[in-house]
Amino acid sequence: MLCQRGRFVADSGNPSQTPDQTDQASESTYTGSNIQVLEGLDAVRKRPGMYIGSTGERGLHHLVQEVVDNSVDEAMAGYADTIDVTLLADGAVRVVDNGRGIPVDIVPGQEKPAVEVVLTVLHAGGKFGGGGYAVSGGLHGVGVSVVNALSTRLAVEIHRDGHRWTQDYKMGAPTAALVKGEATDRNGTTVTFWADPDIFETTVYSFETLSRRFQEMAFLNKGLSIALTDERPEHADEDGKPLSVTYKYDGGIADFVTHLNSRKGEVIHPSVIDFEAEDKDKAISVEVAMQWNSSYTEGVYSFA
Ligand code: 0RA
Repeated sequence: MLCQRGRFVADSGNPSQTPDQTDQASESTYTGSNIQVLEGLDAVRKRPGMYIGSTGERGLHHLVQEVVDNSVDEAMAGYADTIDVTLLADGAVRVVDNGRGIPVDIVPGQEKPAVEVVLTVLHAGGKFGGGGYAVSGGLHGVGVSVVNALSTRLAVEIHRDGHRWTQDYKMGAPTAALVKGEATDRNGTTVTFWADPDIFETTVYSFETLSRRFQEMAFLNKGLSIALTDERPEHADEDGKPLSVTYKYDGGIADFVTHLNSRKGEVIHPSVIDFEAEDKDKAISVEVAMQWNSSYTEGVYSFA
């Protein structure tokens, strides 16, 4: 039997953020907020483990998860259906989605585009609807500003409001203002980041670790396409072609049960039993999928 509990959207706050910092982020003047940004990002670089759990391989992979979680949130909100993740030849990770794009309008009181606030203020995502991520592992949802702070460079590209918008950051701080580029009829967000080798013990990503996680996310988000492409030359196949996988399951967790049972001998009945329920605010949702097989061991998977 397999059971999914919907992702709860609750903002539990950041335990390492003092009330002081929270107040400054929402109330300060332009100069004040700049100081707050530097303090916030400095805290992340001083104690990265507090924000991403570790500076080992696990912490490194958390960065990717953090960025992808933002795109998955956009998909869960019904605005995106495709996420493409690429491991670039120079060690960067690029995450592209076809959602609404991070807002670019000026935030009153901060006098900066929303995208800059999202990328430079600790846990700012929630203020713009992108935060309060529901999570299974517990360490995600710290915000993409943490990824920014722990990267030597981060580039954001947004297609929104009829234009392409770009901005670059170095160790979490913008190197220039947001640039409004050519006209476009597309929508979406592209985040490319270079994890800081002075922070992480390794900056080499595992295709296996990432693809396993993306497959699970695709099972849990019916219809969402998640692709992973490895453009690192040393990981190319015999013909020099990049390794690439795409996960998309229109049946959601029912497809997950089919996938599990495909490795478990014979099924007792041909179709998967699948049902779901939701409260009227869609705050809590439950989905159950099950199928008996001829093996003796029962498998129960539950995703919160
Ligand atoms: C807040 C508000 C809106 C979009 C997003 C966040 C957003 C964030 C990310 C991060 C990666 N991809 C994303 N896509 C969207 C939209 C607000 C609106 O249009 O009304």
